[in-house]
Amino acid sequence: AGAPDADFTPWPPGLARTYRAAGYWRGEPFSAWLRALAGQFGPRAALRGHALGPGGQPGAWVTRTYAELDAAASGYAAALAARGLRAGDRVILHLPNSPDVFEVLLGLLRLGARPILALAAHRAAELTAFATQAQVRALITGGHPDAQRAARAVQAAHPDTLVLTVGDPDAPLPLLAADAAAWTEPPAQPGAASQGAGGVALYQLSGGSTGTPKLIPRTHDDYLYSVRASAELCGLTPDTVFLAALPATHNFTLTSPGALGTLHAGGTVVTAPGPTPDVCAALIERCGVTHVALVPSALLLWLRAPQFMSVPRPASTLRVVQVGGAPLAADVARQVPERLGAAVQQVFGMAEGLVNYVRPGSADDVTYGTQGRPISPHDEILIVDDEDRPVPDGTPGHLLTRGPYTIRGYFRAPEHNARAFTPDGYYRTGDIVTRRPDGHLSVQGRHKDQINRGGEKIAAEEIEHALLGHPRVFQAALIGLPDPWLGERTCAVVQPRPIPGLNAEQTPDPPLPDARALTLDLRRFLLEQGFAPFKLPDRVEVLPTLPRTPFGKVDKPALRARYAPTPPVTT
Ligand code: J2J
Repeated sequence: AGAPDADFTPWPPGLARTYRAAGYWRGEPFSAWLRALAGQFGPRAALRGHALGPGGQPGAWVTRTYAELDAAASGYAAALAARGLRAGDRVILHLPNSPDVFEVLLGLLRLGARPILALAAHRAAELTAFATQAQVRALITGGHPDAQRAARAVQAAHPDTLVLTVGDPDAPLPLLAADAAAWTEPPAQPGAASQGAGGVALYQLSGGSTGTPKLIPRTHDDYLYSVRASAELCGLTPDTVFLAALPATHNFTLTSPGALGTLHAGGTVVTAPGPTPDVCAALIERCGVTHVALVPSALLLWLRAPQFMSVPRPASTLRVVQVGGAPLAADVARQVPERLGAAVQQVFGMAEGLVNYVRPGSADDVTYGTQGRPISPHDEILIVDDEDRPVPDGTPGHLLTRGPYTIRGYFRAPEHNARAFTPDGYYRTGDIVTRRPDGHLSVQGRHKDQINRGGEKIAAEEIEHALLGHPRVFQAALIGLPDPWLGERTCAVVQPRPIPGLNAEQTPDPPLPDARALTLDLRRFLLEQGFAPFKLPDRVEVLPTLPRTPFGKVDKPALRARYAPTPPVTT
């Protein structure tokens, strides 16, 4: 049976048995998985990239073999244990892309500590919210001044939090891998290995639609299943060289099949600081990159970058460009083979679990026109109307899902869980999709109060709530507006507070604040609150009152219609 763990909602025992019998859940924790990889691929290159250096700047270029990665994981486990961390402790992992991220992550997993996979873009507001929800023991971060400032804010709110800095020997508490020999595996207990694998390995982050970010508990069994199955169906081999260009700990970059899938196949993970075309083109050439995962907004930059446009195109090693995280227009997808000399593979996934892939070699209408089908024959898909009644194939409906690697509940969020899951355990994805008779899904839209800004998810409520703290804001609504590059950008529509001292009867129409000035003001305000920069509104509009639906909710469709650019009239 799975480990009893009050902080995670288990699958029903019958289904858990089915998943084990099918060989999906193998009772193998990440630590043993890594040890086996080191045995199989020892001297091969596992990781390449610039190690994290002082000040959070890129340091020396390094190549780590599988044997070295395994040793580094032990060394970090030992170093963390020496700092007093224990199995089961929750730890925020907040590092920029680098080989170090994977070494520290696997070190935490070897120790049995449970990392919360923050994005490097997160700042004090997000990190403090994670620390508060999960009562973390430690925060592991880099030496970049922004990261250090955020860490100090976390410590101010939670003085017991240990802040450990990677890549910076002069930091107050540097985290350096100890000698691997300093790590001793805790004594094995009968049945403990499989129990351990049934328990929580790490916490992914929800894109969210509510005021507080939700933590997603993923077990060793379920997460490793999604990694293995993804690597297999994408055909990864020891010759795969995967470029981790999007944030390394995001579920897509990490597991679909991503960095962990590449390691599972014995391939090489190359880290890039970000998806900028010039840096990535150089890494592709230097390391012989074969696979990369991109969001559509990054792909658009690649398609227009001079580095990829030289004619004749230099023979490139790049074979597959995976695109996911946000809607990809079919005509953009079609440009990939000619412009980048690689196949395009659409991926529609979510940190809560379900991942859909277009299988390699699929017909053109599937490759360009759908977002694939689920990994597992045991992924259950329901597409329903507003009353949870199934709709016929081809009719758009709400996507509900459950299966061997989709969570049954968020971490300590009973009220939210009651809304986000059906009574029989289906996760309400918030996505509107259609299904073809052959099972392929196409994303049609969204039914969640979230903005997808170039693949980065913003929960409207989180920012609206923060804006209410500003002295000029009485009501606020955050909406997404179409944007040719990002897919969507954000617009905060603000109903201002009456100006103090102005008598509403004498001046029935007090002057509205200037939207342009307010934009700067609100962006600065949110930055000071410590929000990740991608959450700052791109635009601010001011209205004397926000439009309401008959139920009294802010009428966001009306706001979107009001501020969206009018399409040009075509005749
Ligand atoms: C349209 N919308 C998409 C797609 C995700 C692989 C790939 C992506 C994610 C991810 C992931 C989309 N077309 N191809 O975790 O393992 C939107 C949907 C979805 C939400 C999930 C993975 N691919 N989306 O993006 O947790 O709205 O995961 O519900 O960040 O992104 O966001 P996230």
